[in-house]
Amino acid sequence: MNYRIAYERAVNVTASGLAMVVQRLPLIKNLTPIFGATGGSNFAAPLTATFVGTHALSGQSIMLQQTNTSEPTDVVEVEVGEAFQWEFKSTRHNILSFEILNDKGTEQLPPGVVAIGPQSGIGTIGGIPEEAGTFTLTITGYRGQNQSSSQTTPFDLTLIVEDPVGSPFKIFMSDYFAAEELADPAITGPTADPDLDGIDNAMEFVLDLNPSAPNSMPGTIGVDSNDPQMLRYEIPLNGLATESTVGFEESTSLEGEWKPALGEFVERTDKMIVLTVPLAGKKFYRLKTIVEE
Ligand SMILES: [Ca+2]
Ligand SMILES: [Ca+2]
Repeated sequence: MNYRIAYERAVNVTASGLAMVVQRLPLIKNLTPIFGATGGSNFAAPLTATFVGTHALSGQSIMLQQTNTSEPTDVVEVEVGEAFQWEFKSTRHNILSFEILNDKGTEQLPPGVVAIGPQSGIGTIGGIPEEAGTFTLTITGYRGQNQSSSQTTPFDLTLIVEDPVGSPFKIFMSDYFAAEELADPAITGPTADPDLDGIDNAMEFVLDLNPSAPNSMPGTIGVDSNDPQMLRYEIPLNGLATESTVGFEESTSLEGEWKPALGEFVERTDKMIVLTVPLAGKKFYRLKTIVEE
């Protein structure tokens, strides 16, 4: 019972302790909202041990366990650029220090990942991973400062960082632009035209052009070899754009109202779109596309 009372008190102390930690770490700017927004509720979650070890010297079980979720885990899955935090404590005695070793046996953490604490016995691993990969972090808690005195059995935390799965459009744009530009819709949004060639990014994608360098409209136009009364305009399409909406619109003048060309004049395959219309008369046609961002 004494243990339980002491434990609950420690939890209360920790909630305010973490707020202090965050204030001292202005550099980890994106970590702040996680602590601030969810710190309180996390501590109400029941704690479950997921790891039981035996201390080599004393023969006693000393455990490290995750504390900031109701379902503790030893595997964290995040995407590159996604924030996470994984808090841990020892069930027996507060830890005053800890050591984290990577799978090479050094203290180097994955890029974007930091370790904080322990504060009131709780250590935190968190941050915003910058590189994809699977990282094994072996954590050992110590009862004394500076990794001294008795220790917990090492706990292996597996951090799986995955590349975000983007739409075909996003993946296409990422071949041409840096992360900072990809985050700015004025540069890489579907309606932007950063290379000023008059072809917006959505169309650059659908036509498999270079959104960062000027292009002219691709395609061949001429009399249909099968029917000399018809004009045939054939435009090759990006094989990755099969989910995108591509179609021709027509108008009697450039300033006029554009409306979809009649279906009988348009043929779309995965590799091209073809407009076949009567040569007689005068009409304007334009290609229109809608991509899934
Ligand atoms: Ca362009
Ligand atoms: Ca271009």
